[in-house]
Amino acid sequence: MSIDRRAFLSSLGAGSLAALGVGALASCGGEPSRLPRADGADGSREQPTGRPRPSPAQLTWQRDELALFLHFGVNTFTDREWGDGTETPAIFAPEALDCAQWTRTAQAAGAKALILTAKHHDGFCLWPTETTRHSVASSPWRGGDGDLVREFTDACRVAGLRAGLYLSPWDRNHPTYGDSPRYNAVYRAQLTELLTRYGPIHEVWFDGANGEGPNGKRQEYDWPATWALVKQLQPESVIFSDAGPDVRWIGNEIGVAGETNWSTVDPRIVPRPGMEGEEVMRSLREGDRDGTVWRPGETDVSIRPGWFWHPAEDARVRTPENLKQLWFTSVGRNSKLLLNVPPTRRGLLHETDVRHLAELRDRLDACFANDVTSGLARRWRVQGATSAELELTLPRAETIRALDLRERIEHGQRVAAFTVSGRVDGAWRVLVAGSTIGYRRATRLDPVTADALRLEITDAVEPPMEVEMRAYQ
Ligand code: FUL
Repeated sequence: MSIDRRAFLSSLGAGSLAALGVGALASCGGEPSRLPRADGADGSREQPTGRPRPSPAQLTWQRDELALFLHFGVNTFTDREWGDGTETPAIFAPEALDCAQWTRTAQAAGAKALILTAKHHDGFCLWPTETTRHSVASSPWRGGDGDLVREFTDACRVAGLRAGLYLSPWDRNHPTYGDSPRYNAVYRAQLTELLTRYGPIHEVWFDGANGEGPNGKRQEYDWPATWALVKQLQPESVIFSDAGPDVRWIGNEIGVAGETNWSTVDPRIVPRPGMEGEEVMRSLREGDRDGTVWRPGETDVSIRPGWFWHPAEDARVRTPENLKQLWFTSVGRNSKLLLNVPPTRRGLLHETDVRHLAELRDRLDACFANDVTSGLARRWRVQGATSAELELTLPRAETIRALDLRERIEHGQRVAAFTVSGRVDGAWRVLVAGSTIGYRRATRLDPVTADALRLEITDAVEPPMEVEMRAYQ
């Protein structure tokens, strides 16, 4: 049921890619990292060391760790993943819509933010826009007076959660789509409505999909102008796309960040959304050790096979254990997890999804409940410009099942190679060896009983600062 945009694009030959408008996308130049920021805290700004640091908004974004993604719209009612824009607004009629149920579910899961598809590729707008009649204003829902973006953002505010919005650039309904300057003006008008009517919007999500087939419409997006508009209207927000400029797509939709994952990137490798190629995918997945801008990776994945709700997938909801695994391969690898949970036709999250999300939180809490290093004195020994060591002696031998390492990323991401060893029956044994740490590097271990732990940093891009190491039973 799910259509993965990469699979879709790569199923087409190179010739047809040009016809898809991918070539057209490629003509949108610009240097995203050089966009001005009102707070002057652009992730790309030069530091004394020459290495990038996160902006306050990027730090907030990362520390949230988990956000819920809500795909909702006409596809929910047609049982499709990609609507073609011919859907009648009359079908949009969620009879029990309650955004407070969404935010309660998010809170129970420990998510700190939610992102709603204000408009998907079908062009149907979930708010009463001036730019088209193809919106909730033409639906029977709330007698044509409904505004889902308002209900969503209000519910987030009441619950103390951050709100984000997805506005699909690809629009299969709007008559101006393909007439580039005219549609770009429509798109900017839609963004302006979304970013001026509903209070703070924490994240603006720009999808890179463009599935126009041969003979399809060719639209040249104006990304630099679009990003500049977001920065002007919501300076505290982060902009997501393949090319950031604030946070980047992790390069797949299966929930797995690179084991090596730098929050720094070389912006020349992915200068705009929708690019293909091995080096592009590597840079999205792993970032770049010597990258000149701070652009951490966001891992988006669905709790179900599709992004939208389909009745046939009610029995195919990811299990709590599987969700926990996704957490370790995303948050546990210096990424953020954007977990999609699609509302049903009633406008509510399905009970199975709700239950599995609450169980995910229980499992994560249980995993990090018993810190065997709690209260221990820590002595960080810098051994050279790129190496350091931390040794912890436990009061007694403990069985360890998880390790959690954290860099102080407000000072940048520094570690490039590390090893954690445990003293087992008097002999040191390597428990984990890896490359990057970043915001968080969390690993599950086969249970091992050790009475001391040693973290060795063996490579770093700047003198390593103290890394926090915790170990859990
Ligand atoms: C993709 C879209 O084509 C999917 O429908 C979904 O919205 C996903 C998050 O992004 O590019």
